[in-house]
Amino acid sequence: MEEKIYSIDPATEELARKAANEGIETLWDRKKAMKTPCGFGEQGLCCRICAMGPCRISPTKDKGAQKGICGATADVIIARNLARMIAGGTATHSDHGRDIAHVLHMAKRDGNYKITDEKKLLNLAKEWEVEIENRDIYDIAHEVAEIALKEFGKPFGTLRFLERAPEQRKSVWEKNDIRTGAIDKEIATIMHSTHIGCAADAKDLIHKGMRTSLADGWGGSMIGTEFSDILFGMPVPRETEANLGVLEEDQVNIIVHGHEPSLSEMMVLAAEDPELLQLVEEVGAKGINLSGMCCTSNEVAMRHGVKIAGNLNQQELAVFTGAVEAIIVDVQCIFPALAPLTKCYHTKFITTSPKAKITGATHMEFEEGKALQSAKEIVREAILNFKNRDAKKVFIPKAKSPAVVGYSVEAIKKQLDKVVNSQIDEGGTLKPLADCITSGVIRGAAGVVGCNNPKVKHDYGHVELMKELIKNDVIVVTTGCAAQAAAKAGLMSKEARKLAGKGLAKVCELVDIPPVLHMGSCVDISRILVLVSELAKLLKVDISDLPVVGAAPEWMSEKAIAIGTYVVTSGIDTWLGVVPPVTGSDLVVDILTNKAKDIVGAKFHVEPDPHKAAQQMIERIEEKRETLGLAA
Ligand code: SF4
Ligand code: MSK
Repeated sequence: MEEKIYSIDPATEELARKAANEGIETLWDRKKAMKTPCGFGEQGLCCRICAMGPCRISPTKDKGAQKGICGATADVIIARNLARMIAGGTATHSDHGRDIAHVLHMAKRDGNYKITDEKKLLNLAKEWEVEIENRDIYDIAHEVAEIALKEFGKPFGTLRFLERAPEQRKSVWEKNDIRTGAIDKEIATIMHSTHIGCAADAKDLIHKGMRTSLADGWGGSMIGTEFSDILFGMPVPRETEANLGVLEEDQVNIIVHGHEPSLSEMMVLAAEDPELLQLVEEVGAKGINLSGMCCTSNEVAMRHGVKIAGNLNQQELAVFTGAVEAIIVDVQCIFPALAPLTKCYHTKFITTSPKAKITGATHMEFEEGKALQSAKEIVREAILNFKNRDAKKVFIPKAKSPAVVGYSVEAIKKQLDKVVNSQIDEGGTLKPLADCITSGVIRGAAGVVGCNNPKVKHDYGHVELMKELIKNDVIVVTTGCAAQAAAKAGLMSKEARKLAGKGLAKVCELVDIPPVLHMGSCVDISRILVLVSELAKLLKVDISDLPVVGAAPEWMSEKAIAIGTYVVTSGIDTWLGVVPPVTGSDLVVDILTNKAKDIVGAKFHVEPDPHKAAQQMIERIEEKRETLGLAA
C-alpha cells in the first residue's frame, strides 16, 4: 500500500492528494515552499524588538555574533520571545473570555442571549459572594458579569478563580510570587518587561511568563467556559459524527469555524428558522447542514451535537470538496489562505468579527445587539449561494465516525453516579474516579490537547498517543483539534472500549463512557483544571502529586504555549510533540525541562515520537503512584 504522506485520516489524505494532483495549493505545499526553515528562528535566536536590529545570534558558541546590538544574549532574547508568545496566547483566550462576559452582561429575558443554566450562575454567584436572595436572575447575571469584567483590569488583588485550586497549589504560587493579578495587567507587564532595554534576566522572564499564563487558564479561559455554560447550557453527552464525510451533497452546507460560541449558537438557531427553511426548498436543497471546524465546532458539538467537519488542517480541504456554500468565521486559527481558495469555488468566505477582517473575504459584521438577525442574514447568503454550486467540482469523501461528546466536569460526575451506592456515598462527586485511580484499575489520567501542525503527519501525534495511553489503562481527556482527531479516529465511540486496557475498559462499561472524553474547546482546558483540582482535594494532595500528565503532540499556536505553561505551572508535567523555539539557549531549556520542577513541581518534556512520549508519560504516572503509595 502506498505510504500516506499528509495524514492518517482517510478523508484528509484523499482530499490532500486530490488537491496536489489538481495543482490546488494547500498548507502542505506552502510548507514545502518554505524549504529548510530558518535555523535562527527555529532555535529562537533572532530578535526584532527594536529598530537597531533585527539581530541574530550565532548558534555556534564562540563564533559569530554572540549578543544583539543592545547586548542581549541568546538567553535573554529567547526568554523574551517566549514570554511574548505566552502573553499573545493569554491575550487571545482572555479576550474571548471577555467577549463572552460582555454577552452575559447584555443577556435579557426577551433578548437573543438568555440564561440557560441558572444553577451554574447561582453557584458562581455564591462563590463570588454575590447576593442572590430575592433578586431577579438577570440582575444577578449582570453583577456576576461585571465582576468578571473587572478581573481584567482590577488595580489590586489576585484572580478570583485561583481560589479553586487546592491549598497546597495556592501555597506554591504564593511562595513563588506566581499568584496572578488582573489579566490585562499581566499581559501588559510582559509587553513592558520585554521592551528594548527592560528585563534582561532569562529566569525572571520565564517566571513572569508563568504568572501571566495563569491569567489564561485560571482567568480568561475559565471565564469563557463558565459564562458559555451559563448562557448556552452545560455540555452533556451527545452523539455526533466527525470528519468531512458529514457534508451532504443535497443540502446547503454551512461550516462555522473559529472560536466564540456567541456566533455559532446564533447560527444553530438561524439554521432552524422556518422562513429560511422555506427558502432552502425554493433553491432546491433538501435542508441546511450545519457543521463545524476547530474550537467553535467543539462548542456547538458539545451543546447541540452539531457535526464536526474537521480540525485545523482540514479547513482548506472543506472548501476543496466543492460542496460548501459558506464558511463562516469569527476569530483565531482561520487561514488567510481561505480567501484566494474560495475564489476558485462557489464557497462564500464570510468574516464576522471586527477583530479578524481578512482581505478577500466578505465581511458581514456580527452584531451581538441583534445577534439572531445577523446570523439569519449570514445563513440567507449561504442558502442563496446553493444555486452557484458546480456539480462537476463536488467531491465529498465518505469518511466519518460516530462520537459521543460533551463531558463537562458536571457531566462526568453524573456518569460516575452510575456506580455510586447511594446508601453509602453521596452522588455528584468525582469520588468514584478517585477510587478507580487509587485502586489502580485506572493507572492515571492524561489531558491530550492542542492543534495540528504540518511538521507532524496530520492527527498521527494525537491518535497514536491516545491509543497507547488508553491501552495502558490511562483515561484520556481532550479538547481542541486533538479532540477532533480522536473523534474522527473513532476513539470517542463506545466501540473504542475495545482498544482500552482491561481496567479502563471495565470502568468505561460500568459508567457508560468512551475511553477518550471530549471536554470541549481550547478555553475548556479550564474544565481540566477544575477536574484535577477537585481530584486533588478529594485525595488531599497537591495537583502535582496526582498521577496525571498533559500533552500537546501537534501544537502550533501562541495559545498552545500559554496553555502548556499554565498546565506546568499548575503542577502537571507536559509533553510537547513539536520543539518550541528555545533550543538556542541552554539556560532556557534547562529551566523549562528541568528547574521548573523545583519551582512548580512539574516541567516540560519534548518528544516528537508519540509512542515514546506515551511510555514516558506512563512511567511518570507510575512514579507518582509509587510516591503516593497507591496500588501497584
Ligand atoms: Fe537587537 Fe537588542 Fe533591538 Fe533585539 S532589542 S533587535 S537584540 S538591539
Ligand atoms: S482551534 S489553537 S488549532 S487546538 Fe482551538 Fe485547534 Fe489549536 Fe486552534
